[in-house]
Amino acid sequence: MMAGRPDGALPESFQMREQPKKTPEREAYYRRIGEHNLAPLWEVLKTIQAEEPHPPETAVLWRYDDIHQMLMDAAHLISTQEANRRVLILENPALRGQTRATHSLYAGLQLVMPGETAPSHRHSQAAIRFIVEGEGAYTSVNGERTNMREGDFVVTPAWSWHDHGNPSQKPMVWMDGLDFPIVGLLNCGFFEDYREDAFPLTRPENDSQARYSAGMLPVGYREQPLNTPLVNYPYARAREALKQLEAAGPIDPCHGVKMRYVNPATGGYALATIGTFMQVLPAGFSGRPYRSTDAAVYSVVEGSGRTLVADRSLEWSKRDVFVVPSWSWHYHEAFEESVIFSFSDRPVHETLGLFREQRGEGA
Ligand code: 1HN
Repeated sequence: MMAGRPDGALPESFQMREQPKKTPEREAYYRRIGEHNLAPLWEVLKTIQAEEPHPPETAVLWRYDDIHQMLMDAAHLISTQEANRRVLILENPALRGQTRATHSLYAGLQLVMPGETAPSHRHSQAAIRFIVEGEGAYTSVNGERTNMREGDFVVTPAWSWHDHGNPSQKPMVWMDGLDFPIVGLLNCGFFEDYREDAFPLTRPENDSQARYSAGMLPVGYREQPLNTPLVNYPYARAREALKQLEAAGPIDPCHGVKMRYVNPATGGYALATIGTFMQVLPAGFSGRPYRSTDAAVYSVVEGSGRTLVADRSLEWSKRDVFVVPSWSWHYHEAFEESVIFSFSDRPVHETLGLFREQRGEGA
C-alpha cells in the first residue's frame, strides 16, 4: 500500500464536514454585512481550508516534434527585433490565458535566429534558461557573456541586465523559466530597458566560472545568499558527474540520480525563488511513486520514457517539456538511459517552512 491517497480522493473527514445551511435569514444577513465589505468566514472555510493542496495546474506534455515547426514558423512571422523576445509561452491547459506553466512559474520556448540579437533589459523577476537546441548563441548577464550549448543551465538573477545574440549559423532554442506569478502575487514587478541594445561587456567570457566553480572562491568574496554568482552551469560538467554517480550508485528508487544546482558560495539554490535539478534515469528504470508540494517543469535532455501522473501517462523523449502538478503522485520510467532537467518553486516552499514530500511505500 502506498502512503497517502494515490487516487487523489478527498479524505472522508473532509467530505463529511458540512456546509452551513442557507436560510433566508442568513442570506439577508450576508447581504446586509456585504454592504460594509464584510463576509462570513463559515461560508468559505471549506474552500480556503482544505486538508491538503489540490493542484491548480494539470499534467501536460509538449512534444518537441509537434511544436518545433510552429516555433520555426514564428521566425517568418516576427523578428526578434520587433518581438523583443520571440517566445512561445508554455501555457498550462488548466490555466489558459494566465501566462504560466504552473500556478507559480512561467515557462516558454525562446527562438533566436542566426544573426539576431535581443536587446538588454532588466526586471525584478528572476529567470533561468535551459538550452534545448543549438550551439553558439550567447547571453550576457551584468557584463559577462556566456556561450550556450544544449543542456546548459544559465541564470539571470532578479534585476540583472541581460541581452542575447546568436552569431552562429543555426537557430537556437531555449526554455525560459521565470517567477512571474510569485512576483505578481507580491506586486513587486519592475522593468527597465537599457538605453542601448547591448549592455557593455566588463568581464572576460565565463569569468564567473573561473571565480566560483573551481571548488574555490576569491579570498574576501562576500557571498550573496539570494543569487548564485555563476552565469552558466555547463551541461558537460553536470553530465560527467551524473555519469559517475550512476556508475557508483546507489540509485534513488524515486528519482534515479538527482542533483540540485547550487550557489557554490552557500550551498543554497542558485536563485531564491527557482530551484533547478538534473537527474539521470538508468535504462529500464521504473521509479517508485513520489509527490511533493512544488509543481515542476521538466525538460528532457537525453533519452525517452514516460511519467505517470495521477491518471495521465506522459510519454516523453529528447527536448520534450512536461509539467508534474503539485502534490500529485507520479513515477518515472525510462525506456533508455535518460537525463532530465527540471525547475520548480521549491526554494520558496523550503524558506517558508511549507515544503512537504512523500514517497510511496518501499521507496
Ligand atoms: C524575458 O525578459 C526573457 O530576457 C524571456 O529572454 C522571457 C518572459 C516574460 C517576461 C520577460 C528574456 C520573458 C521575459
